[in-house]
Parts: sequence; C-alpha cells; structure tokens
Amino acid sequence: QPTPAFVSSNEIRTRFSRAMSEMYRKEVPQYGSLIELVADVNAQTLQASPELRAQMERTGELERLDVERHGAIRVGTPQELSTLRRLFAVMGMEPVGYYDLSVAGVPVHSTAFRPVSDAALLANPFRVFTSLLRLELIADPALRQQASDILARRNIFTSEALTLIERAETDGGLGDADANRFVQAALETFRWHSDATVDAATYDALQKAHRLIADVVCFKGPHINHLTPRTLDIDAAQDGMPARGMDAKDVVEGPPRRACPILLRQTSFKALKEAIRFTDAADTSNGAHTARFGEIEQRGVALTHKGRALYDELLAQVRSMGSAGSAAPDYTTRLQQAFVQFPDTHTALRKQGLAFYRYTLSAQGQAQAASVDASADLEALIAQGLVHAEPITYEDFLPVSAAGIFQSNLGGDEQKHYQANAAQQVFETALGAQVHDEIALYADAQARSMAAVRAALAGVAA
Ligand code: OOG
Ligand code: NI
Repeated sequence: QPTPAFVSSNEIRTRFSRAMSEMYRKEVPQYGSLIELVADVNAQTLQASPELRAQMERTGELERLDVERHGAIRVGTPQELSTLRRLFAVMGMEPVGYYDLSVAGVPVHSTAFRPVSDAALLANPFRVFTSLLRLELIADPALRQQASDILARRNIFTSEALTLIERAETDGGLGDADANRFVQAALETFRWHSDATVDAATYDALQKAHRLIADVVCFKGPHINHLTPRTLDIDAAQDGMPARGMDAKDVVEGPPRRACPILLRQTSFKALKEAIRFTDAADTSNGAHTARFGEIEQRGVALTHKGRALYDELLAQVRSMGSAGSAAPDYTTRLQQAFVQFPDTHTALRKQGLAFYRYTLSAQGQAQAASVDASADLEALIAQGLVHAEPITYEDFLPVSAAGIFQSNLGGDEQKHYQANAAQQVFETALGAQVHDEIALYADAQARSMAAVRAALAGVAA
C-alpha cells in the first residue's frame, strides 16, 4: 500500500489559525478593525525604517508577519487540558513555559502551545495561551463542588475532532481532506455560545467567587477570548485605536519603548458586553457576559536568565513606586526612567549576555571563510562584518503582563488575593506532559547557530 501523503503540521496550523481568525472576525467585528489598524501601522513602520525591513527580510520574519497572531483560552479540567495538548500536537504546537497567575489575583495557571523548531516558527508562529482553572482556589466548598460537577458534565470536543486526533496519532499525520475536517471540527471547541449552561443564580454565585470562574464554568466550551496580531509599533497602534472606535486599555504592558525592543509589549481594547441566555430564561434579555476582547503586541529580542532577572527587577521597582501615590511620576515616565539601566544597543545586550542572538556568516564571511580562523572570537568576527548577529524574537508571554490583560478585561475592579502558589508539577500532571523551558529553547537556537558558523568556517578552512 502506498503511504498516504500527509499535510505538514505547519500547514494544518496555518489553516487552523486562518479559520480561527475568520471566525473571531465574525464574532467580534472590532477584531477586524484591529487587524486593519495593525496592517496600516506595520506598512508605515516598514516604510519609515528600511533597516528594520532589511533585518526582518534577512531573518525571514517579514513573511510571517501578516499571519502572526496568538489567541487565549481557559479550560476547567485536567481532562480538557490534556486533550487540548493532543489537539494542538496535530498542528505542531507544544506546551512551552509555566505561568502562575494566582500571584496576580487570577485563579489559573497556564502554558502556551506553540511551535518550537526554528523552521516551524518561521512557517507560522501561531500560539495559544492556555489557562487551567484552579478550583481549589474557590473558598466555599459547596460552590467548589458545584463548579466541579458542572464541568464534569460537559464535553468540549466534537466526536469528529476526537476521532481525527486519534487518527493523526496512530497514522503519524493527516491527509488533505482529513486535515480540513480536523480544522473545522477543532474550531467548534473555540466557538462562542450565547447559551449559558447554568441558571442565572449559579452564574451570579460563580461570578462573585471570581469573574473568571463564571467565564470558564458556565459555557459549553472554552470560547477563544482574544486574538492578537503583531505590530511593529505598538505606540502608534495604541494611539490609532480611538479613531477606529476602540476603547483602548490605559497603559501598554511590558517594557517601555526602546531602540532595541525586548521581550513583549501588549495592549488591548476592552472586552465587549455580550448577551447570554441562562437555562432558566426565555431569552437573552437578562443576561450579559464580558470576556472577549482584542489585543495587539510588539515582540522584541528574547532575554537570557540574566536579562530576564534585570527586567523583572526593574519592572518590580516601577510597580512598587506606584504606591507612592499621586506625587509619583506617571507610569510611562517611571518605566522609562527605570529602564535607563537596561542597555539599549544590541552590541551591549550581546556582550553583557542579556539577550539571545542567531549568528550567520555574512556574504563577506562566506567569501573569506577559507582565510578566517574558525575559533576566532565571535564579537571580533561581527566587528569585521564577517558574521551577522540577529536578535532571536521572544515567542512567549509575561506573567505580569498577562495578569494585567486578564484584569483589564474581566470587568469590575475588585482585586482578589490568593496565596502565591506555583504548582508546575500539578499542572504538568493535568497536562499529561512536561512543558518546555522557554529559555532553554532560545539558548539552544543560539548555540546551534554558533555551531553552524564555526562549522562553516572550519569546513572551508580544513
Ligand atoms: C490570557 C491572558 C494572557 C497574554 O497575551 O498575555 C495573554 C487570558 O485572558 O485568558 O493572552
Ligand atoms: Ni494575549
């Protein structure tokens, strides 16, 4: 029997990400406006900065820019989480990183499903930030039990999706028609349902425990709660939101604007109020739910452990100054001031071991490879123009920013407090797998590129 031709997992991910984007555009029309705004800002930014365009062209990122986005969902049980892991695996997406958001008053812990290899990231870096509700953080035992019973009754996957996941696992892939069926079936899990699965009183009780708990427990499935395109100038995009009818969040999360962007900066437009029907209601006239929004992000270079520690320290400084009251300079100014301590040239970031880079031989380096000492100092080779060092893009998330995004979109201002209790092992048991260490992935990518440069120099010189 001839081996069936499988569609690559990269291609399935691209089809899925496109289908998800189309669905969300219909569900939340403002998301369409956001996509248009970001496309305009990106075109202007690339036109104004030929240097950025050239860099993105060299690294292959220019091509992925228009398809690039992330989404987020929240699930209720270990079973749901582990099946999602299998579903995302069909699209080449693996769990990366562990985020404990209980520290920030959100009763979940999370990971991001995303491609991990250099080639898969370039093909389409689609990511889904996925949170698991921590029912143990509901204080009232009766309510906790009720939430758990409600969750136990639902099945968030269609039988077709489950069949096709199994087929992909058994056969090692999916053919073209199956891949399309899989995309459609998988999409059902992320669809919005205006019919709640509970009566109004139950919704209210769960909403009081935490607005996020109601969002996870009271619906048929983990509706996609936002999709986020990547912008090259988040300040311009933020400024452009009101003119296009979007109610922008007050501050951009993450590091300040810099010459060399680091990590991730994010902002969003506030969640919409959507009509919902409770099981004891005839229509949607007495139900509304606020959870779904739009977000944009600007990505910069990934940081080493040392760089990340400096980032966390400076951010903590700025946030603690917030309590100084009205005399404190405004947040953006304080952020700018604190981050003066974070070097802002790629040469300094590299030399101080703060960020990760991908090394390649330049055209000149290739031409002169035969005469270059393969063990020469990399910085010296860069200075001579023989080696390029391109920033490795940060592909992950930031817990403090994520908490800010959660908070600004749940509506209401009450701030809950939970004990900080990272529980990565509990999370991994629920997931049925270990999460990748994101910093190790960047370190590997950098090391591989260095080894390739050395090999190219040695190979020709030998
Ligand atoms: C996820 C919030 C985190 C981000 O970009 O940091 C996130 C959620 O609201 O479910 O998407
Ligand atoms: Ni997000």
